[in-house]
Order: sequence, then C-alpha cells, then structure tokens
Amino acid sequence: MGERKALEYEISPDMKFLLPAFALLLSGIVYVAMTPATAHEFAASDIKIDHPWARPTVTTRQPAAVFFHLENTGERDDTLVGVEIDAGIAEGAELHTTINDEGTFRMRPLSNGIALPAGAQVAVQPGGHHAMLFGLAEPLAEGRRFAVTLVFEQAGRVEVEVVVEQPTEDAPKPEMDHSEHGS
Ligand SMILES: [Cu+2]
Repeated sequence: MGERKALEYEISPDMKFLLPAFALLLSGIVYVAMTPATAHEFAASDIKIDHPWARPTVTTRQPAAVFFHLENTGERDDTLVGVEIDAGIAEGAELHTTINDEGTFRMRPLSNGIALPAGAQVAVQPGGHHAMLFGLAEPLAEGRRFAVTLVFEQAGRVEVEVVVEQPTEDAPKPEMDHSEHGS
C-alpha cells in the first residue's frame, strides 16, 4: 500500500483522475511478469479465459473474489456481462471493480460489465475487477476447485473451473475494504 500512497503524493490533484488508469496499467505489467506455472485455460468461440483462481477464505461470512485473465482473439467486440454460481457453492455472484477512494480501496458493482473489445486482453485481478461470491456454503479451502459460469454478451455462457490458491509473490495485494459489501 505504501507504494500506491507514495505515487499519489507525487501526482498533482488535477491529475488524480489518471490514477485508476495508471494502477490498471501497473497491474497489467505485473500480470505479464508473472509466468502462470499453474495455468489452466478455457475457451468459447473467440474468448479465452486463463487461470481462474480465488484466495482461500477462513469463514463463510467473508465474500470471496475470483480472478482470471480474459482475451478476445476474435474480430468482434464482446462484454463479460455477468457471473453465475451454483447455489451449493455460494448464494450469489457479482462482477465488481475496485476504486481508490482517497487511499482506501472500495468495491463497486460493474453494472455495464467488463468490455472486451476485439483483440483485447483484460486482467481481472486483485486491485481491479473481480467476480465476487457472496454467502459461501463453505469457506474456500486451499486446493479446492469449483465451477463458475461467466456470461458473455456474444460468446454466451462459459463454465470455468476456479482453483483456490494463495496469490503468487508478484501479484498485487491491495487491502480491500469489504464494509460496503451489503447484500
Ligand atoms: Cu468485490
């Protein structure tokens, strides 16, 4: 967190609107640097979904965030419009983004989904967008695997298998403020 704060102090207040874009750029660079040793990949028509994962959770009261990497290898724009979860795993799932509210990271539902233009890659990862699971039936134990369905405007519904694991050393670990996760 220290790094992001330091960054903020160096930028004049009228440049603040650039911060989210800059943070997104940084997380993209980190993702490329992180060789996915445990990579597993899913595809549907022109959409590739790489390495869906979630952090272990200790209790069921905690929401769980699911991360993955998206690529649109086709020639038409697509959008990830939703996420679905089996009731046996969690009560509900939502697409969220993370905003930097004067140094505190907060989450907001993504009402317009995640745009995935033709040829684009989007890292859905800590510090940015994620799929949030609410009301877990059981805590997410490390090593567990479970299915999540990603819903795309064009490619339709794609079921992927999420692996529960600790983030790799290089992955950004922003402190999340879950206080606004009312149901
Ligand atoms: Cu969230």
